[in-house]
Amino acid sequence: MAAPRNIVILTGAGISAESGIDTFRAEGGLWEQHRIEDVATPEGFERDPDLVLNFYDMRRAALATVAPNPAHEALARLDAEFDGELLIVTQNVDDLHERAGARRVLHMHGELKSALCRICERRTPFEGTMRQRPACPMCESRSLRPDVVWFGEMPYEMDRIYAALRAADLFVSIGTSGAVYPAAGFVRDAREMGAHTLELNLERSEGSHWFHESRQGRAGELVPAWVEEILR
Ligand code: BJW
Repeated sequence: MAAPRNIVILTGAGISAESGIDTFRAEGGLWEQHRIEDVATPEGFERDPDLVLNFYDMRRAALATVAPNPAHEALARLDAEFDGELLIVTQNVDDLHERAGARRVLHMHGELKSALCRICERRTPFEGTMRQRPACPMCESRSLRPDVVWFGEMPYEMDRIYAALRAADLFVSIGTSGAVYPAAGFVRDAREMGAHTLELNLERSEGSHWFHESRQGRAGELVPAWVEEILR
């Protein structure tokens, strides 16, 4: 294809795997350790808030023990040096894209280091643990929940994402299984709207056949090589 001028990148848990963060659907991954219904649905939170707050408190604390890997660093370099339009849409709730230096990042499934107040519905930066029920800094009610998007909830900034997909001439999906919608449908949306589509993943994902091109391997190797091609 001609040199791209407008790139949308979708990242998933696979890009953070080499940093030591568990993916969801791998053998031994998060969904083998915890039931989705218990920790990633509003109903699970209603049933047992302590279990859910603990699950996210532990994952938030673990962020201090990990660091960005060469794939995050390569995307941060792309963000700094690519002078066309770029949007990194991540499904990840970690902060490794930002810690690598990327700025044009959108967290469609929320962030571990953010809290959502169930009373005033405002989002605030959050560090520490929620199991002691800290007060919301905006309305002071003790009703904070993790600011993450659970099954059945609407992901963040869908209008902005679809606008970016409409304008994209290249869509790149990195380290995601293609099992969760609406993110899994972005490749079809982008392709129908005229973008070239590329997958970089350890293995072929569920929606691999929708991509014009699919490369298999570790993100820490594939992503720096692809960024080099774009910036050449
Ligand atoms: C490597 C690697 C290395 C490993 N290098 N690669 C029936 C049909 C269609 C849709 C639905 C349906 N029934 C219900 C739905 C909707 C539902 C859904 O999709 N369900 C599916 C199970 C079918 N979706 C929702 O409810 C969403 N909301 C919604 O749809 O709202 C309505 C709406 C309508 C229209 C438009 C817009 C909205 C909300 C979904 C919320 C997902 N939440 C979670 C938890 C977030 C908080 C948390 O982190 O705990 O998000 S679930 C979990 O899955 C997390 C992830 O972001 C998400 C995706 O996972 P991901 O990133 O792909 O990880 P894995 O583990 O699956 O894959 C990792 C990949 O990396 C693998 O392929 C590896 O091979 C690879 N890899 N190491 C490169 N080193």
